[in-house]
Amino acid sequence: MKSGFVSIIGRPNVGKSTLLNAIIGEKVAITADKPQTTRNRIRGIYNEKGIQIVFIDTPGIARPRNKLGAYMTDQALTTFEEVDVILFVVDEMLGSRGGDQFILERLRESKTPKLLAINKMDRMGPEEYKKIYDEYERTGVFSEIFGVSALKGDNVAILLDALKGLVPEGPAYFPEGVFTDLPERFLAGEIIREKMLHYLRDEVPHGVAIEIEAFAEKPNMTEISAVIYTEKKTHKGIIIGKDGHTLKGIGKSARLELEALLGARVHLGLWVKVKENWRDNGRILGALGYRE
Ligand SMILES: Nc1nc2c(ncn2[C@@H]2O[C@H](COP(=O)(O)OP(=O)(O)OP(=O)(O)O)[C@@H](O)[C@H]2O)c(=O)[nH]1
Ligand SMILES: [Mg+2]
Repeated sequence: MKSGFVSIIGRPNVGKSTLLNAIIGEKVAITADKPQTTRNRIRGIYNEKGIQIVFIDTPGIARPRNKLGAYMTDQALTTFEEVDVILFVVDEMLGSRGGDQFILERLRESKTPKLLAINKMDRMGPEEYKKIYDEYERTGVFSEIFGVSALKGDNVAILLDALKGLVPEGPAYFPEGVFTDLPERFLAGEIIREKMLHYLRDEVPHGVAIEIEAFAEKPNMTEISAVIYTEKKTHKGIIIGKDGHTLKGIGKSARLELEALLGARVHLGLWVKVKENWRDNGRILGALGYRE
């Protein structure tokens, strides 16, 4: 039996979570066309006869602007010495600009084997791809470089094969058939947060946190109630929307996805509360689960 851990790291919005979902073949992590979607380590477990790989999707590494940002970057950087392989993901947006340079320096310091995935190949021309490839090849940090499209699934199997070759002999850490160890409560909060990222713009969704207050499995229905914390009174108004329309839309799309996930009818109650500056309040961050 072979088994091991792979962390997926990179700048925000390059497609790390999309790649995790493509590898696992299930929606484990939420995704959005906005940076800083992932806030915690998200574990997805890949199983095949004789091999198990635990993938750790991490928040995009960026210069922290508040305590939540510091927690998020830390979640990514601290995986380096805990895994068998680091999978660094880039897209065409950043190249080796400042943010990537910082990460490359940290990767150089780490002895863990490193692979590079150049993602979003589906929207690159061959010249653009070659330019990015050469740029990272020159760094000498990566043992192999793959061009992939996480969204279309292109080359994901080839990348996965390379990762399989890098994990050592070891036991199964999780039972077969389990694709994540994250509790349903956590997944429920993430699904609600994802819909908010889809419905809302600018700073509003980034200043949102979800607390699942109740999660009760009844005979023919699961009752979930969640508090949406927001940083500003004005944001609360935007989240609720005219005649409550926005919040209703968020609630409906979250409920439909929760019903598919849980295989049960769901009653979802959402409440919006203002907590000024929660992203810089250590106590509230801890209470919302953003702590070790
Ligand atoms: N065209 C294209 N878009 C992609 C691809 N992979 C991801 N995306 C899109 O890129 C955006 C960001 O994807 P995510 O998976 O949320 O990115 P992330 O790196 O996890 O972002 P953070 O969690 O914020 O760090 C989404 O709109 C995805 O649909 C790809 O291969 N091709
Ligand atoms: Mg993500």
